[in-house]
Amino acid sequence: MSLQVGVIGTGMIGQDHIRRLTRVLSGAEITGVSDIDYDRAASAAPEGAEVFETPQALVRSDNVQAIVICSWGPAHEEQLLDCIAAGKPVFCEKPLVTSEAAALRVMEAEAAFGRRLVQVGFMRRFDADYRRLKAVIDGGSLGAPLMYKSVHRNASVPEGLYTSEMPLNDTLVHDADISRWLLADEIESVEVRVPRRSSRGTDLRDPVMVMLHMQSGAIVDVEISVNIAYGYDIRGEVSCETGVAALPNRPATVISDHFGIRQAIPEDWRERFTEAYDQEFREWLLAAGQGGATGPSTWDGYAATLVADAALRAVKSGGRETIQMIGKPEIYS
Ligand code: NAD
Ligand code: ISE
Repeated sequence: MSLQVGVIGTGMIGQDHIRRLTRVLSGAEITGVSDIDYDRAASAAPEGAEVFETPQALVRSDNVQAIVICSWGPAHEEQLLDCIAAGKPVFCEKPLVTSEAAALRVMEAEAAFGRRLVQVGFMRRFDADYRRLKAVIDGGSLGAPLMYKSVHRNASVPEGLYTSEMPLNDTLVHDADISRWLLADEIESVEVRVPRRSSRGTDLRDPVMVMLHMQSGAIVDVEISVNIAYGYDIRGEVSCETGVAALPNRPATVISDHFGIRQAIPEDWRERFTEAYDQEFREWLLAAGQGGATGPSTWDGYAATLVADAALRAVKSGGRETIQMIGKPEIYS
């Protein structure tokens, strides 16, 4: 039997996830949608899905067994708490929430419920290239990882959507999460360096260079450019004791013609990570069907939120900002 899924937030990624749940994957039926823009929800609703006036009504509906949250970050906390109160599995797009206090409230509610209900949308963990990179590191043939370089470039950002802080409190969370996961390490402190701004950037703090100091002593350097014009370019390179393992921008067909030798560059995250999102939802549907969650947890969302907070502090202080995590609740071990 299909899992009855309700989707909150029917903007860019909400529509993309509705497409994959209805047309790509099996095992789900979208029975409800909701958005503060009712008309947008109505036009995104697949046949047979009810359009709810509020996210709360969707969460409480008897026809919704599990929820996908694709609203804006600041709305996630309230919606997550509603899902947990209803005891329903929930997939929440990143960022989990937008402050440490909010992350702690969500974690407390889930821990009080007694088991995991929340999965966070850190889709890189489901990407075949990242999984191969992790397998090489974990295999140990290159020795211990010492440095990791994470490149995160977006062609452009939707006008009006980005505040000057978003490269640090919305975009960086992916690099923070993938660094913790790849290196199996925690982030201890954060530094930020802001070079000359791109003239394309209006009030954006863009590009930025972020240094993550890991508990093991390994160092991660992250380049974030959210307005780089030429395409979506995601790379990673791990330097270990006796070798280097790299994840180049997505390999594509090589075209040779009178312009030269060319490879197409993905336009945006939808193109680059299509299969990763598909796999993420395959695994979520299985876990949610059993009343739970898998992969990136509230704990991981909390860790990434602390990194974003520390990065924002580091911009102001110009120094190295430390991170203090609480003890890990039992349900995340
Ligand atoms: P968007 O602006 O296109 O869509 C957001 C939608 O949420 C809008 O339709 C808006 O009306 C709705 N919304 C806002 N507040 C709401 C509320 N309180 N209740 C109900 N609906 C509400 O943005 P998007 O690009 O689709 O991003 C949505 C979320 O997904 C963000 O958290 C973003 O960071 C995340 N995201 C993740 C990835 C990824 O690669 N994992 C990619 C893009 C976006
Ligand atoms: C977007 O919200 C995402 O999550 C994408 O994965 C990321 O690469 C992009 O920078 C964000 O804007």
